[in-house]
Amino acid sequence: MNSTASTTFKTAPIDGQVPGTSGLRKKVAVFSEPGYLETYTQATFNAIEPAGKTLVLGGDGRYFNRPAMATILRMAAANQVARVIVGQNGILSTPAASHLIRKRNADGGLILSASHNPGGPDGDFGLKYNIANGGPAPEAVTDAIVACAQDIDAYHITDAAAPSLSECGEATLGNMVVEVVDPVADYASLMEELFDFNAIRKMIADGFTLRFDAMHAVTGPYATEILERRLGAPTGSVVNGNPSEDFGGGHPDPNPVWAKELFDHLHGPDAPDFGAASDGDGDRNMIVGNGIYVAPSDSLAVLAANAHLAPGYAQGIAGVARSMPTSAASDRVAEKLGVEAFQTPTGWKFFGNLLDAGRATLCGEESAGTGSDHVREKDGLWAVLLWLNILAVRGEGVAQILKEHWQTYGRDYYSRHDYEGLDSKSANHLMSELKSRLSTLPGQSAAGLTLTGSEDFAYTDPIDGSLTTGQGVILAYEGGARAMLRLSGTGTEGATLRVYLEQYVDPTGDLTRDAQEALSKVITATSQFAGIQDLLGRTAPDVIS
Ligand code: VG1
Ligand code: CO
Repeated sequence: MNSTASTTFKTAPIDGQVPGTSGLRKKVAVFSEPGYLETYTQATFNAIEPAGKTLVLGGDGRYFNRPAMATILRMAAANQVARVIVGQNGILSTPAASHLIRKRNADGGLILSASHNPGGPDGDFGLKYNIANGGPAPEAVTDAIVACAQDIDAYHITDAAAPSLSECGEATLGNMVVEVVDPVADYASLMEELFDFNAIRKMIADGFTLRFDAMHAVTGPYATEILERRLGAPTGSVVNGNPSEDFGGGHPDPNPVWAKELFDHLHGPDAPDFGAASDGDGDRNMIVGNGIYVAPSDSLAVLAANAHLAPGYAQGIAGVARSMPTSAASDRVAEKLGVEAFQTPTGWKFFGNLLDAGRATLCGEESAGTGSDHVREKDGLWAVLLWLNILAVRGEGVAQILKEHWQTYGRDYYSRHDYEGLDSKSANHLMSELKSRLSTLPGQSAAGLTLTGSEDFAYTDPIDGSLTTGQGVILAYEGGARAMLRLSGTGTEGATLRVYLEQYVDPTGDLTRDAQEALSKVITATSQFAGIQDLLGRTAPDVIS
């Protein structure tokens, strides 16, 4: 057997192979069934025709990344890929992978992650294809992958073993070059270009304190290099910084529920000035000031209003895009700046065209995702650094900045209620039932609130004209309240109903209420209109963020 020999095997039928909000996510047990990963990988290759191309490969280090990466490398070689650029030990955060694709002019990349979903043998695994702009594949490409997955009977794999990924340098596998690179270096340099590291370094040297919780996930090495080594934060400012295959048994989702330890620390007697956390693959962020949590929708708005204080955005921003369930706070900033505001469906792939066309500079989602045109993914550490840059230039604390923001623009009280582990049939029934009643709802009242509008959100991409329908229900109430309902596309067990709730209060109103209390009417009215208790038998959400 020579090193270029490869074998063709019959594919396994793969069930429910439709990629959701963010690639294909399944339990490890499913992905590791014989032929499953191989079938999906071959379907992806059939859709993208990778012969002669350069691909980036990396993952968040979760369980099953290592064997999966070896399989994908062997399959890439058998499918005539010319070069694979892979992070050392298979590690690349999602934003670092996006940057590498762009920097190296690669044709695309494969990211092995299930993001914030738990890892380990009983946890989740995921595979996502990103295109040459560095962003998640748009629907035309994922549709092609799905079509190929349904019409596939063989996969190809090189007989030779995949090379070790433990040292940087080049190796060959068949005719393919495997180039192992430092996962942090290029990304850290990009951050130095965008932000005023001297100003942040000085602020830290002058006594500003911070804690970054990497949640045992991929950002540990990135945060340690950037925050501790390059910006001089004391050793130990990065906590849970050693990535582990099961994320220390935790749930690497940076929100007040799953990053409770950090949240509590920032609300306790020894609170530092600034706290932040990131998720499994490094694209999400949570920002907490001393004694104050910054809701992701507010974070996007504050960043948009202050981005010009960072060197990378000194020219100002072209526009701000947010996903439909994200609060309207950033729209208010865009209006004041005189720049465009966009409302897209959930999922970062919908920002790609706006970023490529230079129509949007900053983008964000309520689910703790913020980013800009520097890459084509959301970027957790980028958001942390932009916040630090703003704090350093303004010389004010997080609480002060947030309060001043509300005094200028008003406050969009906001919360997301998740109903998890639902039976898929009941969850789908609730949504279709609600959609069938949409036209009858305006004018009706519940909990003292009257509905003024209702729609099943559809989006026409302003750049390529593509239409995406059925992206969730919007209920608009009198007095500036909104509720949005949609089913999660990233779960691997049953269904999750997400109910997003929002109430605007102008600058003359009470800006310091508890969010749940400020939202109580819209919460009650929405659950009545949607029939949550009747159709799901639930009286309270499982997770409130
Ligand atoms: C969730 C979030 C969505 C995000 C997606 C991927 O999707 O709500 O805003 O884009 O996860 O994020 P869903 O369909 O479960 O609501 V990540 O950090 O998990 O790649
Ligand atoms: Co993520």
